[in-house]
Amino acid sequence: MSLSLFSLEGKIALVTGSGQGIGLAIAEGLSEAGAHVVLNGRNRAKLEAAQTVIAAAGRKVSIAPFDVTDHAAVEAGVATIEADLGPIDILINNAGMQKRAPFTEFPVEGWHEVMATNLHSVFYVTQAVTKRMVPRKRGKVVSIGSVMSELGRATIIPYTASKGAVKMMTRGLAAELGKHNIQANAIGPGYFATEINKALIADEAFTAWVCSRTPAARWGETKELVGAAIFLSSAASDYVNGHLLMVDGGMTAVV
Ligand code: GCO
Repeated sequence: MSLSLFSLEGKIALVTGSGQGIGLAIAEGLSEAGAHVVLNGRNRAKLEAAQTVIAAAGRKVSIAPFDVTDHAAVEAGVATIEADLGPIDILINNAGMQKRAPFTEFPVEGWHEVMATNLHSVFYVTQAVTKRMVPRKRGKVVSIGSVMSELGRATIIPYTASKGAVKMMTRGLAAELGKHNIQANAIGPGYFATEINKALIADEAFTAWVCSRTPAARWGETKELVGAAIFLSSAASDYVNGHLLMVDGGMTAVV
């Protein structure tokens, strides 16, 4: 009985920004748990390459190339997925980006780009998906926050603001959609070896700081986010709502 709570058999899961990195790792994990995963991103070639790998493992996978920062493209993309494949049961709001610069010099266009990718996209995609989930009286929304949903670090204020907003959107979604049996939660990654952190990983002093600041004393690996994603996408979390589940090696638990 207990393991079946984590099965995603028969579910359709849309994962935004899943052509690489955390999004792809989560998409692969959800597909291994039985979901039909729909890969999203702007780069069709990357999506097709990821689709080939997942399909080669005998799992159900489709692609939906649209720009999550374009409201009209999001509405059209979600409508097409539901028309072609069926109702979306699980939404993983993963698409995100990072820009680093001292606050007083941060370019205005950089602020808007980070907010569009990390926050406006969550509004656009979650609204397009949940307005279809409400009449069905079921759904899972899992947004990727960050340890920066709770903590600040110099040079990444736009990213931090966007991830704090993702946490609070999650709580608002729980408040409004819980009565429709839609659970909205978030995952807060700590420091993971991903594309957006390449420069940090290459910096010995920064890696030394990550290892000293994190009880696990190491960077996380993207596959270590999969368990939390399956949990929050499955029946195992039907009474979990509005929660930010940190997967951070313990960073936010300690000083
Ligand atoms: C940085 C990093 C962090 C991590 C991650 C933490 O510049 O400090 O990019 O923001 O990537 O987002 O959850």
